[in-house]
Amino acid sequence: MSVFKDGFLWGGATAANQCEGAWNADGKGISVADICTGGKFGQSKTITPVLQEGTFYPSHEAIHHYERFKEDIKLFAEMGFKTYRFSIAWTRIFPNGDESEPNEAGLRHYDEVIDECLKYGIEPLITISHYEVPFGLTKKCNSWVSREMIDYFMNYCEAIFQRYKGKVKYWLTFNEINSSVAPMGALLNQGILNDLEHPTEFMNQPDIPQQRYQGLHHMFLASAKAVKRAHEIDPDYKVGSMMIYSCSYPLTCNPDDVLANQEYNRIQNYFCSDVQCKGAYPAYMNRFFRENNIVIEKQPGDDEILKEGTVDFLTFSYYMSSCQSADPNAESGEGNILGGVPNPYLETSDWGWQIDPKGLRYGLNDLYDRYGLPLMVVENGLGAKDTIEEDGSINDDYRIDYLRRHIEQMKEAVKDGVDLIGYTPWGCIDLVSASTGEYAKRYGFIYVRRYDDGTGDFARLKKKSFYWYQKVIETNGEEL
Ligand code: BGP
Repeated sequence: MSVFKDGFLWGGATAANQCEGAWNADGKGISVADICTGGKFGQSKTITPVLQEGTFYPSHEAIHHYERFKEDIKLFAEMGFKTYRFSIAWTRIFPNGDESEPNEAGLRHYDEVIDECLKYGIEPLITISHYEVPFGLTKKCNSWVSREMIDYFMNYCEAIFQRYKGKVKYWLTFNEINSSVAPMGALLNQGILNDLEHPTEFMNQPDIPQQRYQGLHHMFLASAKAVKRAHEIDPDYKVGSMMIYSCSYPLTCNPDDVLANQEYNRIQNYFCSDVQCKGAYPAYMNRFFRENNIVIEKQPGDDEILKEGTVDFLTFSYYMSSCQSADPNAESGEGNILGGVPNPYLETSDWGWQIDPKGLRYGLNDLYDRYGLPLMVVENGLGAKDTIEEDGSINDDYRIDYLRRHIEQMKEAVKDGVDLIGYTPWGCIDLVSASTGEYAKRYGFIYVRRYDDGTGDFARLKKKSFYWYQKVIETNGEEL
């Protein structure tokens, strides 16, 4: 008998702006992702508020999933997917973000995507906002800094909750909501942009913590209201939180390192999920806010909204772990986007992410102990450079090895007692990287023949991992 429960949701995950392309088709508006440049021709990732001719914007073409979703979902079905996690591009539904009526062509597109999934018995798992904010709202009110955003978001939720009722069960409000506690997230996740005139280096955005945390307060309220409204519209809807789980260890057993790690965990890992799962701000944030001169503006009734809108389940992405040290001079992890100090016991991916399968077991137990909610791992995977052999095969044994070792640890966690309900590895089909905008950083079971120099025909090719994952699903995780 399998360790994983019957009906375990095996699948894969993508995000609209990283795979759809068709950035201005059928009435779609511009999202913040559409003005971020990619790594092509050696450019570093930059935001260009005024679209520049001849510049590479990864989301504009991505992998043409908008046109080829039927072919892609058919391949997912061939692997045996039980679920497909994708996101709706907010700007297909509300192009500027503040319209009173949704864009019918956008709604129709996702009717088709959802129907195509259902045709194969694939359960849609929809991220409502995956690093996706209408640029119109950034211009109008600097996005989530403003409380008005809650209403715009709710209009969007209303439109999609009503439209896809009876067809969809699982929703996630914001992708990696806690990425906003680090400056980069304020752009990707919140769409906050203070300079609307000049191109700015992606990583060098002016950082105003007050804005990020106020923005998060508005996102918490929006998420809580969405949970409540979803349940009113369809009692079968399950709405989850999605966080980036950054497993973290003290670098040494020096109590100072242990405390530094606790502090890191609270801010980075627990703050957002504490609010979304428990329905209130945790006490430890008071000191953090005080010492960082952050004052969260709340209105009467906000606490009730948070309390009434706790999530039904918790999901997270998991790629790597790190260590924390109290020593300000400790070496920082090159490429480790979540910061921290490298762990001498772990190997590192080509992009500097430290690979730690056991950290996934630790994380699953950690989060289940804390919240007691059903959990799903909705992103996990290895970004790597793949090679097509002369005979056309793509032998990505390194990816198989990475995924196998993580699934083994998921099994251990289930044996430990964790209620794990699904697993959707990231970028189940190659797509463009969120952090670098490259095609070269590939995660897929399916190779997409498209390259950073602008060549390639977008053809889909099955990698070795495609057949491996097919077997994993067929045996409900028994054969790894
Ligand atoms: C997560 C994001 C995804 C995805 C993934 C891999 O943080 O939710 O959108 O891209 O990371 O990261 P990258 O694409 O930078 O390799």
